[in-house]
Amino acid sequence: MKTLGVDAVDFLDVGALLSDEERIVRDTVRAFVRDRVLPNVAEWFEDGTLPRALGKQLGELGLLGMHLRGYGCAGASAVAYGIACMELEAGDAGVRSFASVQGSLAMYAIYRWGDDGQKEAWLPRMSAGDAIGCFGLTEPDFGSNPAGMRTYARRDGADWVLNGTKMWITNGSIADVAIVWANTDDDAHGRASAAEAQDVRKAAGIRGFIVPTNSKGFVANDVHRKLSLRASITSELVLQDCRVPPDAVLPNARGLAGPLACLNEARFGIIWGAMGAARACYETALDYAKTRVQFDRPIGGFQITQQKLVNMLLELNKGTLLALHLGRKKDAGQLRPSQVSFGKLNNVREALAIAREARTILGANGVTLEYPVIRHMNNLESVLTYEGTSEMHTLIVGKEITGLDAFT
Ligand code: TGC
Ligand code: FAD
Repeated sequence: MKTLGVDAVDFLDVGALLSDEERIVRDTVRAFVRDRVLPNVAEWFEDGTLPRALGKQLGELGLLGMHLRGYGCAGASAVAYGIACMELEAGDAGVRSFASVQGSLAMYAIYRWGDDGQKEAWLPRMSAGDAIGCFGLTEPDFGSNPAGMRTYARRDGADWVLNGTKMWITNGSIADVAIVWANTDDDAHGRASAAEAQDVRKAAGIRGFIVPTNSKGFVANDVHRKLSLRASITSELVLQDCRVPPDAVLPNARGLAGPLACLNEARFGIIWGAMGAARACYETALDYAKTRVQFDRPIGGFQITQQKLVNMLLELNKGTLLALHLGRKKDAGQLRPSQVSFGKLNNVREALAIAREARTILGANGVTLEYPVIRHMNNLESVLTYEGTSEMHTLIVGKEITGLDAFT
């Protein structure tokens, strides 16, 4: 979209900072979203569903676990992965969520913390989209504070037996495999105070389990009546005496650092994804402002509308530059978790502000699914909350700059 030689969307020409490979990823995923997602997504959103077949298509494009190496994964750079997330979320956050949960949470947990047998057993099928994964960390009573989790895995002979409930789990009922995080430490159960028990779990008690969803004692129930991220399956996982073999436990993950390391990967994708949703809203509003006539002139000719559009453009371009900067740091092995928090906090906050502003420019049309804006706006409410709320990321950055922990 060019006016007088300057791109009205990529105003700072961030695209020029990408490599040929990164541009190919951008163009390929953008075309996929244009052809396969955009024509259908309003209907999926309205029906509250996401077709399972989309997983296979994303697998064929090499987008599932694309930043992992070996086991059928593409071995792409972090920036290329981020760009894919941005283009997917320009379609819908539900589609990006699918890819995030599959690649950055379920597959990454196995890739980072599993043994060779576990990797061989699951990763090739998951990267192809033949097996779908989900990631169960949050519980009904433990969201921002996962260290308090009640889900418990006890030894029974060589097996493990899991009991507990996980809540708000993306892909839960369509998954073939669930990565379930559970406390394993009897000591934590016996502690006098909840705080003491939590410390024991945090240090070593929490472990990850690969649970095939056809295991006896595993049930997934869908969450209904969501008004956000509707083109995505969200479920409760109930584990009742769910028995898994000894090789179900991820041998290399101990304590809360196990799941939190996976969250870094998915949060990184969100930094980019949020800018995809923001871009779609900005483009829609710009286009609308140039064609919608009131008082005998396009509304884009009014100073207030221009101010809104320019403010949106500033944050869109700054947020995209931030994503690229953090991506380059990640590729150099220099990205700290608190910097990921910085990026998620800023880009989701600004994307939501852009979506809300875009909606005002569309007037009444802004509240219908005929335009993508309110769908993105509603989705971003979930994105603001999941993978750590904006308050949690504020406190993570706050702790880094002050050295003081303000969580409790
Ligand atoms: P704390 O004492 O700070 O840390 C415990 C251990 O973990 C280590 N650690 C990390 N390691 C890797 N990456 C990180 N980002 C890490 N953050 C902390 C830490 O070094 C320590 O290790 P060690 O070896 O010393 O034991 O733990 P805390 O209990 O005080 O919690 C800190 C807090 C609040 C930041 C953390 O609990 C948190 O991030 N809470 C938010 C929970 C969250 O983000 N949940 C997301 C669930 S998954 C999801 O939402 C998927 S949405 C999917 C979609 O559809 O896209
Ligand atoms: P709470 O933790 O109860 O927080 C409520 C409010 O209190 C928030 O504003 C929070 O920031 C604030 N608050 C809490 N503690 C503090 C504090 N110390 N200081 C200041 N404010 C505080 N989880 C998974 O494990 N896997 C998934 O696949 C997954 N998918 C999701 C999909 C969707 C659509 C949604 C909406 C959520 C999903 N989640 C998933 C769960 C998500 O990670 C949690 O909702 C999130 O971590 C927040 O937890 P909570 O909802 O229990 O809110």
